[in-house]
Formats: sequence, structure tokens, C-alpha cells
Amino acid sequence: MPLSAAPGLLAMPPRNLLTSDLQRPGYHFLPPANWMNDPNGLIQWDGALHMFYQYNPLGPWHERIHWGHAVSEDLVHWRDLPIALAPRAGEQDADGCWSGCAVGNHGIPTLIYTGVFPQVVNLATSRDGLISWEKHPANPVISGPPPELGPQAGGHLRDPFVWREDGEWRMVIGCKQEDAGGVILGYRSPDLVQWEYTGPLLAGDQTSDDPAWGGTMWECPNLLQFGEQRALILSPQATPTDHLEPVYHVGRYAGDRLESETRGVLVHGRYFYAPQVVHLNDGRYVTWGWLKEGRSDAACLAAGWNGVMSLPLAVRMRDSSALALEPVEELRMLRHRHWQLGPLSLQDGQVRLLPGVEGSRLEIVAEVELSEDAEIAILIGCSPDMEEQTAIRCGGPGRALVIERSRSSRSDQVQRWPTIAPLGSTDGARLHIFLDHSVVEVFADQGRTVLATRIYPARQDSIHVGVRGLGRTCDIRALDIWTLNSQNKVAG
Ligand code: DQQ
Repeated sequence: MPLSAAPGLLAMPPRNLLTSDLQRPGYHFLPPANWMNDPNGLIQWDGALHMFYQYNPLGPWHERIHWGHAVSEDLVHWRDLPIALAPRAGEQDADGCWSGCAVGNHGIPTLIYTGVFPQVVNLATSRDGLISWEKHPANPVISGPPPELGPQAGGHLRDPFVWREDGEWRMVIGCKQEDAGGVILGYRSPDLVQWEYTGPLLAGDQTSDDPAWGGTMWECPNLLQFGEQRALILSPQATPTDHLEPVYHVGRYAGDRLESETRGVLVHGRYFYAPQVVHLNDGRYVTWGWLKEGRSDAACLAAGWNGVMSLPLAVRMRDSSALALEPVEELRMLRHRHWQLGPLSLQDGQVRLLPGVEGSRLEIVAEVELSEDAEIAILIGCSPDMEEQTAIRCGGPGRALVIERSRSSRSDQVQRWPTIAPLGSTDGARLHIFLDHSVVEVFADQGRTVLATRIYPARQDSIHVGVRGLGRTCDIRALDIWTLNSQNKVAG
């Protein structure tokens, strides 16, 4: 992909290159083309939200990672800005500018990021309103894992998350302990340049079956505060090639350690990974995660893009024990056509396509009755003959919430395993579903149960919506469906 360079800056490719791609999301943020992964450096500056992200300008694969950059006034519509950070030969990020965060340091926007290889912590500052970035002469400000961990850390030290507390800078950062598991380390600093190691904040156990403790390396920590409580979000890595689901621990500080009291999976489905949280001026915590692809590398190469951001999600504490994620209210501005349906009663085995209800960008709110002996499914991405269809089903034995992808696409290049999560609700559920071409996100239990996955309908006419009942008579109390406008198809 040719890069047109403004003086000293790498510009983004134009936004109109891939607009005819049936599977390319329309209202989720993604770069104009090529590879993206983690969100980085989320920061509100002069009233606008800046998002940086892991980006490869050379194509849709992970290599020589740069920081892409976009800005939004409303969390929903984005404008592309020039590439913020690029690896530079002979420097502390010669092989890539990996994940990190952003802070305002006495009015100076400052990026704190991972340089590779070896893995170190670097700084970069901007003097022109976050457009161009100068790497700090003191780089690296942390040159590797603390000597106390010895060779057990294997050189892994990445994804600094920094905040201000009690008049100093605090940092949490991902690391590992060989044969033991992932660990999040703590540091403190008076000036972002001199850092003192304060010890492990929380350590995992790679032999544990609990996803919140498992993994061989813990990446991308975020530490949030809810009154006296802290919530640590992290992304556990199992092996270099097998990423797991992001998890959280809720607890309290005991010195510089976190006492984990409750914990859980933040988003189910193995596609949402490496979320970063920003604390907005209005008091909300908002996060985006990287949604990975569920199709072959060859399919991504042919498409010219790989990776997309999740929806912007508000992070809330529920019952002083569980983190919940819910789509931010600003997303309502995307709503266009509206159908209000229901109540609907479905006989055992009945499948009903909803006449005239269609779209590849949809928001659906379904209030359904739950029972052990009846299962209800909302069907999206359906072709008229049902060759292609994706079922979001709940109820039945165990009352799980499942996204069934076995018939989502007639392509042989896609993953098909189902996404499954236990549902907390017992008698009824409110399912909040978002479809954006190849992205599906489902929220239930007031955001305590979240699923995200990827589907790739290959037929132009796989745009229909239906419902299905199984077991005995199934009741849908209310069904609201909106088409959603695209934000990515407008010029960037
Ligand atoms: N992605 C980055 C790392 C991080 C990982 C590299 C998580 O900094 O640990 O692109 O997806």
C-alpha cells in the first residue's frame, strides 16, 4: 500500500479503497486498510478523544508495528490522523512500537510505549497538538524486566498503563514468570523518566483452570478505581500463538499488591482481546478492544485488511463484585430505520423470517422468556433460503447464551466454533445485539455477560432477520430492531 508522506509524517491510505467489501464493518472503527491490533494511548485532549492503535502500514499482517492514530468528537465518528510512531533502525524500537498508553505531563502529551526487541519502555512527546511525536532522549526509561525476577521473566515486559495518584506516576505492566504464569508488575515515578519497581501487583498460576488466573504471560493491564475498590483488567496469553479472553480481578490494595476478591471473564469468544480503558472527563470509564479475524490469513490478504475495534463500551462495577461492559449511549446516533415487533409466540420448531426486516448493520434489543425446556434464537445474516444464517440462542438446559456460527458462511475459509457463555438471568433475558457485517457483539445480564465473535456471510442476500423456537412454545416479549448508519464509509 503506497504511503503518501506529508512532511515528515506518514499519512493513512484513503478511506474509499475497500468500500465494496461485504464483510468490512461500517460503524466500528478500523484503519482504512492493512493490519491493526490493540487500541493504545487513549486520551481526551482539548475535548476530543484520541485513539492510537497497533498498525502495520505495509499490509494485513503483524510486522514492524507502528502506532496509527484517529480522533473523535463523539466516540462514534472518527477522523484519520497521520501515523504517530514508527520503528526506527538503531533505536529502542527498531523492531516495533508495541502497546502503551498516553498521559498529559504538565500539559505535554506523552506516550509511554513498548519498544521491541528487547522489550523496553519508551516515551514520546508532542508539541503540536498530538500530531507529530518526538522520541525522548532518555529512552528506554525502563530497559527490561526487574533484575529481581531474574531469567524467569524471559525478557517479557510490555504494555505500560500509567496514571497519577498521590502526587506521583504509577504504572502497571505485563510480564511472566517462567513455569509459574503471568504477572502484572508495579512501578512508581516522580517524572515518567526515573522508575522504581514496587513489586508484583498480582501473579497468576498457569496450571489453574480459572481463566482469570491462567495463561503463561499477562498482557495489557488496566487498573481502574471504583471508590475503595480496584479493578484490574488483563489479557492472558497461553502460548505465543494462542490468545485467550480478557479477564478482570476486583479487589483492594494491600500495600502495592492487589488482593483479588472476585474475578471473571470480561468478554467471551476468543476474538476480543487487549482492551484499553480511558477515564473520560465526564467520569465514565470507556474501553475498546481489538476484535481479531476469524478467517484464514489468505482471506485477510485478499481483503487487504485485518482487525477491527470493538464498539466503545462503558465499564461499570455491578454489586461491588463484577465488571460490566455496555455500549455507550452515543451509539444511538447511528440508529436509522426502526421496527418495533413483538410480543411473539413461537411454536416448537418454528422458524420465522421477519418480513421486510433486513440489514448488515443492525442493533437488536430482544426481551425473551427463559426456561430449561425451551430455547429461543434470534437469527441474523440469513439468506432467504437459510443456507447462511447465524443464531444467537438462549434458554434450554443450562440456560447458556450461544452464538452459533456453523452456518454463518458458505465460505470454507472461516472459523465455525460456537461462542458460549453462562447466562446469569433465570426467568427472562434482555439481549442487546449488534451486527456490523462481520462483527457480532451480544450483551446480557446488564453487561455482565458479553460475547463477541466474527461471521463472514458470503452471499449478498444474507441480510435477513428471523426468530426460532425450540422445545415448547417460546415467548419473545419485545423485539426492537434498528438499521445503523456507517461511519467508516464517509471520507476520513
Ligand atoms: N500486542 C502488542 C503487544 C501486546 C500484544 C504487540 C497484545 O504489546 O502485548 O502488537 O495483543
